Amino acid sequence: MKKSSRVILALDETDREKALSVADSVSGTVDAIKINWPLVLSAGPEMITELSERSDVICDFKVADIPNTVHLIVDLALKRGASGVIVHAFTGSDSLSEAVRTAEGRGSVYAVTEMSHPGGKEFTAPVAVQLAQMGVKCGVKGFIAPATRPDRIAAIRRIAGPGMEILSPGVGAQGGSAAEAIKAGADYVIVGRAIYGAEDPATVARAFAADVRSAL
Ligand code: NUP
Repeated sequence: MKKSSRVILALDETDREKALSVADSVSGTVDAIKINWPLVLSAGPEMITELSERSDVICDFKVADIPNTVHLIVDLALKRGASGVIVHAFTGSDSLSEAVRTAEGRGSVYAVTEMSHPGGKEFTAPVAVQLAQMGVKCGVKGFIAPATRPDRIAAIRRIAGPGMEILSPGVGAQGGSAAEAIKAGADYVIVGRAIYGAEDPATVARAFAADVRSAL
């Protein structure tokens, strides 16, 4: 994945044509497009392949399963054209290691540590540092850490060191700031509704890119 604007579009638009139109209008600005269940369930897994012709695609499937099922999901997502897959870390080191093994030489695995919504503080926050420590051992490419709580990005960065990537959702609609997330140690910010729900997604995407630049 390139590291230019450091903005990743979370394309949770469920109308296929609108999703493709947003992807076309922002693909020159964003570094990757993150696709999640809403678009896959409405428009089909072919969307992974279609979007991969425009941009790097990260499948945010938050895979949380036994190693064999993790292997099957990660393998199929990569075969469809994804260059990264997001998995949950809480399932344990065998599942996480299986994701990494499956993606080796083919794509990147990002592990969720602490989730960005308020409920993320209830169960994920207390174990986020341990999850990140396990992720380092398992060889994941990076972590998903919340822009809504920049101090928690900093906590994960201390575990990840300078070599791993931190992707940070929660910017825009959930109240987080792109500049603050970058200052706290995120490599990329993930922005969904604030971009794809805007009247002019390209202009808004460029504004987030400018906000990121202001923090570098
Ligand atoms: O902790 C997380 N928070 C989060 O919002 C982990 C995620 N993967 N996400 C995803 O990022 C969420 O599912 C959605 O696809 C995107 C944020 O979208 P928005 O709040 O910017 O619209």
